[in-house]
Amino acid sequence: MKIFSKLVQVIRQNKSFLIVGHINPEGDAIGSVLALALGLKKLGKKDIYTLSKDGVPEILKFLPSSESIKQKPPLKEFDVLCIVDCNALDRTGFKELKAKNTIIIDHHILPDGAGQSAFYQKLAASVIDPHAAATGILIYKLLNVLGIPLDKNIATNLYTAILVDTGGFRYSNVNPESLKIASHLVEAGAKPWNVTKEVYESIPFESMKLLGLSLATLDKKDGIAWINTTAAMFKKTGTTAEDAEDFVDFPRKVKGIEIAVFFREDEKSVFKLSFRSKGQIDVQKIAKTFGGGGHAAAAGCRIKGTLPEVQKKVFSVVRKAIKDLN
Ligand SMILES: [Mn+2]
Repeated sequence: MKIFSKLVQVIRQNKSFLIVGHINPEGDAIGSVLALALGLKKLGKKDIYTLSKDGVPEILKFLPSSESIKQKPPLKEFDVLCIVDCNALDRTGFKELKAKNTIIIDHHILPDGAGQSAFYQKLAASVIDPHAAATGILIYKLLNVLGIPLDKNIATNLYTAILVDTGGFRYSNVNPESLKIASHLVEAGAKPWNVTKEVYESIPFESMKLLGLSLATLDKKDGIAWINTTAAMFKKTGTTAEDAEDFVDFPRKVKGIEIAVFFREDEKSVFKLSFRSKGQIDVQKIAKTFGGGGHAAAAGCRIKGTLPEVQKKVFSVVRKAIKDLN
Protein backbone atom coordinates (compact mmCIF):
# COMPACT_ATOMS: atom_id res chain seq x y z
CA MET A 1 0.00 0.00 0.00
CA LYS A 2 1.34 3.34 -1.07
CA ILE A 3 0.66 5.31 2.12
CA PHE A 4 3.04 2.96 3.95
CA SER A 5 5.94 3.12 1.50
CA LYS A 6 7.88 5.78 3.38
CA LEU A 7 7.35 4.07 6.74
CA VAL A 8 8.53 0.80 5.24
CA GLN A 9 11.66 2.50 3.89
CA VAL A 10 12.51 4.03 7.28
CA ILE A 11 11.94 0.71 9.04
CA ARG A 12 14.03 -1.28 6.56
CA GLN A 13 16.92 1.19 6.66
CA ASN A 14 17.31 1.32 10.45
CA LYS A 15 18.32 -0.98 13.29
CA SER A 16 17.08 0.33 16.62
CA PHE A 17 13.50 1.29 17.47
CA LEU A 18 11.92 3.08 20.41
CA ILE A 19 8.16 2.51 20.36
CA VAL A 20 5.88 4.63 22.54
CA GLY A 21 2.10 4.95 23.01
CA HIS A 22 0.08 7.58 24.88
CA ILE A 23 -0.43 8.42 28.54
CA ASN A 24 -3.35 6.72 30.22
CA PRO A 25 -3.09 3.88 27.68
CA GLU A 26 -5.87 1.50 26.63
CA GLY A 27 -5.91 -1.61 24.49
CA ASP A 28 -5.24 0.13 21.20
CA ALA A 29 -2.15 1.94 22.49
CA ILE A 30 -0.60 -1.03 24.29
CA GLY A 31 -1.69 -3.62 21.71
CA SER A 32 -0.31 -1.51 18.85
CA VAL A 33 3.03 -0.86 20.60
CA LEU A 34 3.47 -4.57 21.36
CA ALA A 35 2.35 -5.84 17.95
CA LEU A 36 4.74 -3.45 16.21
CA ALA A 37 7.59 -4.49 18.51
CA LEU A 38 6.90 -8.21 17.96
CA GLY A 39 6.61 -7.64 14.22
CA LEU A 40 9.88 -5.75 14.00
CA LYS A 41 11.58 -8.56 15.92
CA LYS A 42 10.34 -11.00 13.31
CA LEU A 43 11.88 -8.74 10.71
CA GLY A 44 15.23 -9.34 12.42
CA LYS A 45 15.41 -6.06 14.34
CA LYS A 46 17.05 -6.85 17.67
CA ASP A 47 17.25 -3.48 19.37
CA ILE A 48 13.70 -2.56 20.34
CA TYR A 49 12.56 -0.58 23.37
CA THR A 50 8.85 -0.35 24.23
CA LEU A 51 7.73 2.54 26.39
CA SER A 52 4.54 3.66 28.15
CA LYS A 53 4.63 6.52 30.62
CA ASP A 54 1.79 5.07 32.68
CA GLY A 55 2.88 1.46 32.22
CA VAL A 56 0.34 -1.26 31.35
CA PRO A 57 -3.12 -1.16 32.99
CA GLU A 58 -3.94 -4.26 35.09
CA ILE A 59 -6.56 -5.49 32.62
CA LEU A 60 -4.03 -5.48 29.75
CA LYS A 61 -1.27 -7.40 31.51
CA PHE A 62 -2.46 -10.57 29.76
CA LEU A 63 -1.22 -9.17 26.43
CA PRO A 64 1.73 -11.18 25.07
CA SER A 65 5.06 -9.53 25.95
CA SER A 66 3.39 -6.71 27.93
CA GLU A 67 6.07 -7.28 30.61
CA SER A 68 8.62 -5.83 28.18
CA ILE A 69 7.10 -2.33 28.41
CA LYS A 70 9.19 0.18 30.34
CA GLN A 71 8.00 3.35 32.06
CA LYS A 72 11.35 5.17 31.91
CA PRO A 73 12.80 6.43 28.65
CA PRO A 74 16.06 4.87 27.45
CA LEU A 75 19.40 6.58 28.06
CA LYS A 76 20.76 6.09 24.57
CA GLU A 77 19.50 7.53 21.32
CA PHE A 78 17.60 5.20 19.00
CA ASP A 79 17.53 5.24 15.21
CA VAL A 80 13.76 5.50 15.05
CA LEU A 81 11.18 6.82 17.49
CA CYS A 82 7.80 5.28 16.64
CA ILE A 83 4.88 7.25 18.08
CA VAL A 84 1.81 5.06 18.08
CA ASP A 85 -1.91 5.79 18.71
CA CYS A 86 -1.25 9.50 19.27
CA ASN A 87 0.36 12.21 17.15
CA ALA A 88 2.13 14.62 19.48
CA LEU A 89 5.06 14.20 21.84
CA ASP A 90 3.22 15.60 24.86
CA ARG A 91 0.55 12.88 24.49
CA THR A 92 3.31 10.30 25.05
CA GLY A 93 4.07 11.93 28.40
CA PHE A 94 7.69 12.46 27.33
CA LYS A 95 8.24 15.90 25.81
CA GLU A 96 12.00 15.33 25.46
CA LEU A 97 11.96 12.05 23.53
CA LYS A 98 14.05 12.12 20.41
CA ALA A 99 15.75 9.87 17.91
CA LYS A 100 17.55 10.15 14.60
CA ASN A 101 14.20 9.63 12.85
CA THR A 102 10.65 10.01 14.12
CA ILE A 103 7.62 8.26 12.66
CA ILE A 104 3.93 8.40 13.61
CA ILE A 105 1.28 5.72 13.16
CA ASP A 106 -2.07 6.99 14.41
CA HIS A 107 -5.78 7.42 13.75
CA HIS A 108 -6.52 10.60 15.73
CA ILE A 109 -7.31 13.85 13.96
CA LEU A 110 -4.27 16.10 13.72
CA PRO A 111 -4.85 19.39 15.61
CA ASP A 112 -5.40 22.45 13.34
CA GLY A 113 -2.14 23.85 12.02
CA ALA A 114 -0.10 21.04 13.58
CA GLY A 115 0.98 19.79 10.16
CA GLN A 116 2.89 23.04 9.61
CA SER A 117 4.84 22.85 12.88
CA ALA A 118 8.57 22.09 12.91
CA PHE A 119 7.91 18.76 14.63
CA TYR A 120 5.71 17.46 11.81
CA GLN A 121 7.89 18.93 9.07
CA LYS A 122 10.84 16.96 10.44
CA LEU A 123 9.06 13.59 10.60
CA ALA A 124 10.80 10.85 8.66
CA ALA A 125 7.40 9.33 7.81
CA SER A 126 3.86 9.15 9.12
CA VAL A 127 0.52 7.48 8.56
CA ILE A 128 -2.27 9.37 10.32
CA ASP A 129 -5.59 7.96 9.19
CA PRO A 130 -8.65 9.11 11.16
CA HIS A 131 -10.79 6.67 9.14
CA ALA A 132 -9.04 3.67 10.64
CA ALA A 133 -11.11 2.18 13.45
CA ALA A 134 -7.98 1.57 15.51
CA THR A 135 -4.26 2.13 15.28
CA GLY A 136 -4.15 -1.68 15.44
CA ILE A 137 -5.68 -1.72 11.93
CA LEU A 138 -2.80 0.43 10.64
CA ILE A 139 -0.19 -1.74 12.38
CA TYR A 140 -1.84 -4.81 10.84
CA LYS A 141 -1.56 -3.26 7.37
CA LEU A 142 2.01 -2.13 7.97
CA LEU A 143 3.12 -5.62 9.06
CA ASN A 144 1.36 -6.96 6.00
CA VAL A 145 3.22 -4.58 3.68
CA LEU A 146 6.48 -5.49 5.42
CA GLY A 147 5.72 -9.15 4.68
CA ILE A 148 5.76 -10.12 8.36
CA PRO A 149 3.61 -13.21 9.02
CA LEU A 150 1.16 -13.01 11.93
CA ASP A 151 1.55 -15.29 14.90
CA LYS A 152 -0.64 -15.86 17.93
CA ASN A 153 1.08 -13.17 20.02
CA ILE A 154 0.91 -10.46 17.37
CA ALA A 155 -2.69 -11.45 16.54
CA THR A 156 -3.77 -11.28 20.20
CA ASN A 157 -2.31 -7.78 20.58
CA LEU A 158 -3.90 -6.51 17.37
CA TYR A 159 -7.25 -8.17 18.03
CA THR A 160 -7.35 -6.52 21.48
CA ALA A 161 -6.44 -3.14 19.97
CA ILE A 162 -9.34 -3.34 17.50
CA LEU A 163 -11.79 -4.86 19.99
CA VAL A 164 -11.25 -2.03 22.46
CA ASP A 165 -11.40 0.85 19.97
CA THR A 166 -14.60 -0.49 18.42
CA GLY A 167 -16.22 -0.99 21.83
CA GLY A 168 -16.32 -4.74 21.29
CA PHE A 169 -17.24 -4.40 17.59
CA ARG A 170 -20.27 -2.25 18.35
CA TYR A 171 -19.35 1.36 17.44
CA SER A 172 -19.97 3.23 14.19
CA ASN A 173 -16.32 2.66 13.18
CA VAL A 174 -17.05 -1.04 12.67
CA ASN A 175 -16.94 -1.73 8.94
CA PRO A 176 -16.19 -4.62 6.59
CA GLU A 177 -12.49 -3.88 6.88
CA SER A 178 -12.28 -4.02 10.68
CA LEU A 179 -14.34 -7.22 10.75
CA LYS A 180 -12.28 -8.81 7.98
CA ILE A 181 -9.03 -7.98 9.74
CA ALA A 182 -10.45 -9.27 13.04
CA SER A 183 -11.34 -12.49 11.25
CA HIS A 184 -7.76 -12.86 9.98
CA LEU A 185 -6.46 -12.23 13.49
CA VAL A 186 -8.68 -14.99 14.89
CA GLU A 187 -7.43 -17.32 12.16
CA ALA A 188 -3.89 -16.39 13.20
CA GLY A 189 -4.54 -17.45 16.78
CA ALA A 190 -6.30 -14.64 18.68
CA LYS A 191 -8.97 -16.14 20.96
CA PRO A 192 -12.00 -13.78 21.14
CA TRP A 193 -13.50 -15.10 24.37
CA ASN A 194 -10.13 -15.15 26.16
CA VAL A 195 -9.59 -11.51 25.20
CA THR A 196 -13.19 -10.50 26.04
CA LYS A 197 -12.92 -12.21 29.43
CA GLU A 198 -9.75 -10.28 30.24
CA VAL A 199 -10.91 -6.92 28.93
CA TYR A 200 -14.62 -6.81 29.78
CA GLU A 201 -15.33 -9.55 32.32
CA SER A 202 -12.58 -9.07 34.89
CA ILE A 203 -13.65 -5.90 36.67
CA PRO A 204 -12.16 -5.60 40.15
CA PHE A 205 -14.79 -5.70 42.90
CA GLU A 206 -13.83 -2.20 44.11
CA SER A 207 -14.27 -0.76 40.59
CA MET A 208 -17.76 -2.22 40.49
CA LYS A 209 -18.53 -0.54 43.83
CA LEU A 210 -17.19 2.72 42.39
CA LEU A 211 -19.47 2.28 39.39
CA GLY A 212 -22.43 1.84 41.76
CA LEU A 213 -21.70 5.13 43.53
CA SER A 214 -21.12 6.92 40.23
CA LEU A 215 -24.27 5.54 38.57
CA ALA A 216 -26.31 6.90 41.46
CA THR A 217 -25.45 10.38 40.10
CA LEU A 218 -26.93 9.62 36.66
CA ASP A 219 -28.98 12.51 35.36
CA LYS A 220 -30.25 13.83 32.03
CA LYS A 221 -31.47 17.08 30.54
CA ASP A 222 -31.86 18.60 27.06
CA GLY A 223 -30.48 15.55 25.24
CA ILE A 224 -27.48 15.17 27.56
CA ALA A 225 -26.99 12.33 30.05
CA TRP A 226 -24.14 12.33 32.53
CA ILE A 227 -22.60 10.74 35.59
CA ASN A 228 -19.93 11.96 38.01
CA THR A 229 -17.15 10.23 39.89
CA THR A 230 -15.79 12.43 42.67
CA ALA A 231 -12.55 12.30 44.59
CA ALA A 232 -14.57 11.26 47.65
CA MET A 233 -15.90 8.20 45.78
CA PHE A 234 -12.38 7.13 44.82
CA LYS A 235 -11.35 7.48 48.45
CA LYS A 236 -14.35 5.58 49.80
CA THR A 237 -13.78 2.59 47.49
CA GLY A 238 -9.97 2.66 47.50
CA THR A 239 -9.87 3.03 43.71
CA THR A 240 -8.06 5.23 41.18
CA ALA A 241 -8.91 6.93 37.89
CA GLU A 242 -8.03 3.70 36.04
CA ASP A 243 -11.03 2.02 37.71
CA ALA A 244 -13.41 4.53 36.10
CA GLU A 245 -12.03 4.15 32.58
CA ASP A 246 -15.23 3.14 30.74
CA PHE A 247 -17.85 4.79 32.92
CA VAL A 248 -18.94 7.12 30.12
CA ASP A 249 -20.44 4.06 28.40
CA PHE A 250 -23.27 4.07 30.95
CA PRO A 251 -24.85 7.49 30.34
CA ARG A 252 -24.40 6.79 26.61
CA LYS A 253 -26.78 3.83 26.91
CA VAL A 254 -29.68 6.09 27.94
CA LYS A 255 -32.40 6.15 25.32
CA GLY A 256 -33.21 9.41 23.56
CA ILE A 257 -30.03 11.34 24.37
CA GLU A 258 -27.52 12.81 21.88
CA ILE A 259 -24.47 13.22 24.08
CA ALA A 260 -23.13 11.47 27.16
CA VAL A 261 -20.66 13.15 29.49
CA PHE A 262 -18.60 11.65 32.27
CA PHE A 263 -17.08 13.96 34.90
CA ARG A 264 -14.15 12.37 36.72
CA GLU A 265 -12.46 14.32 39.49
CA ASP A 266 -8.81 13.34 39.16
CA GLU A 267 -7.52 15.86 41.69
CA LYS A 268 -9.40 18.31 43.86
CA SER A 269 -11.28 20.58 41.42
CA VAL A 270 -9.58 19.13 38.33
CA PHE A 271 -11.99 17.15 36.16
CA LYS A 272 -11.27 14.78 33.30
CA LEU A 273 -14.27 14.82 30.99
CA SER A 274 -15.23 12.15 28.50
CA PHE A 275 -17.76 12.88 25.77
CA ARG A 276 -19.63 10.34 23.70
CA SER A 277 -21.94 11.08 20.79
CA LYS A 278 -24.81 8.90 19.69
CA GLY A 279 -23.79 9.77 16.13
CA GLN A 280 -25.17 13.18 15.17
CA ILE A 281 -22.76 15.52 16.94
CA ASP A 282 -18.98 15.72 16.56
CA VAL A 283 -17.85 15.71 20.20
CA GLN A 284 -14.23 16.23 19.20
CA LYS A 285 -15.27 19.82 18.39
CA ILE A 286 -16.79 20.23 21.84
CA ALA A 287 -13.69 18.83 23.54
CA LYS A 288 -11.54 21.15 21.45
CA THR A 289 -13.25 24.26 22.83
CA PHE A 290 -11.85 23.16 26.22
CA GLY A 291 -8.38 22.33 24.89
CA GLY A 292 -9.03 18.61 24.47
CA GLY A 293 -9.42 16.34 21.46
CA GLY A 294 -10.29 12.88 20.18
CA HIS A 295 -12.71 11.55 17.58
CA ALA A 296 -16.16 12.53 16.31
CA ALA A 297 -17.86 9.92 18.49
CA ALA A 298 -15.49 9.92 21.48
CA ALA A 299 -13.46 12.78 22.88
CA GLY A 300 -12.14 14.18 26.12
CA CYS A 301 -10.63 17.17 27.88
CA ARG A 302 -9.57 18.47 31.28
CA ILE A 303 -11.26 21.40 33.07
CA LYS A 304 -10.47 23.06 36.39
CA GLY A 305 -13.19 24.17 38.78
CA THR A 306 -15.79 22.80 41.15
CA LEU A 307 -18.20 20.26 39.73
CA PRO A 308 -21.10 22.77 39.40
CA GLU A 309 -18.79 25.28 37.68
CA VAL A 310 -17.42 22.70 35.26
CA GLN A 311 -20.88 21.34 34.49
CA LYS A 312 -22.26 24.80 33.85
CA LYS A 313 -19.51 25.59 31.32
CA VAL A 314 -19.77 22.25 29.57
CA PHE A 315 -23.53 22.00 29.40
CA SER A 316 -23.84 25.40 27.75
CA VAL A 317 -21.50 24.32 24.93
CA VAL A 318 -23.13 20.90 24.58
CA ARG A 319 -26.63 22.37 24.64
CA LYS A 320 -25.67 24.74 21.84
CA ALA A 321 -24.32 21.85 19.74
CA ILE A 322 -27.59 19.95 20.22
CA LYS A 323 -29.64 23.08 19.43
CA ASP A 324 -27.64 23.62 16.23
CA LEU A 325 -28.83 20.19 15.03
CA ASN A 326 -32.40 21.43 14.76
MN1 LIG B 1 -6.77 4.22 19.26
